[in-house]
Amino acid sequence: MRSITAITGSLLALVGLLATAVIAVGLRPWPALASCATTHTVTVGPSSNPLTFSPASLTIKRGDTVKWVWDTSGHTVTSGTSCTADMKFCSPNDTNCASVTTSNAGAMYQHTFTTAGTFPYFCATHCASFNMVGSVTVQ
Ligand SMILES: [Cu+2]
Repeated sequence: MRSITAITGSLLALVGLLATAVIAVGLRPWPALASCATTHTVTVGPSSNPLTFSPASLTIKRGDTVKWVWDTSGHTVTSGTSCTADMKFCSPNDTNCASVTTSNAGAMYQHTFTTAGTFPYFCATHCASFNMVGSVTVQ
């Protein structure tokens, strides 16, 4: 015959096991953290103001992606300052950044920023004459 004490002890042990299981599940890393990266859209040459990027400056977090979408034709996205390519990124495919390869309305180009800093860029065809420039600040 089991005593009340033995039954109580068994119940306490069971509660302890359940509590441990709940804590173990609760301590697992949140899977959602891996999917916090965001994609930001910049319009290249919006039809209302076609010699600009909109927004011209953007602040994002490390790991985020910027997607440039052409609203009008004949523009580039070329990283660098003073209208000089620094070869960090460029439309349409990150190659031959110093050459001028324009894209047309409907085109898209995207770049994922993995390091913090400020990343200026320009449109190679409208930089010198119209100061068509933008920048991405990565926190
Ligand atoms: Cu342009």
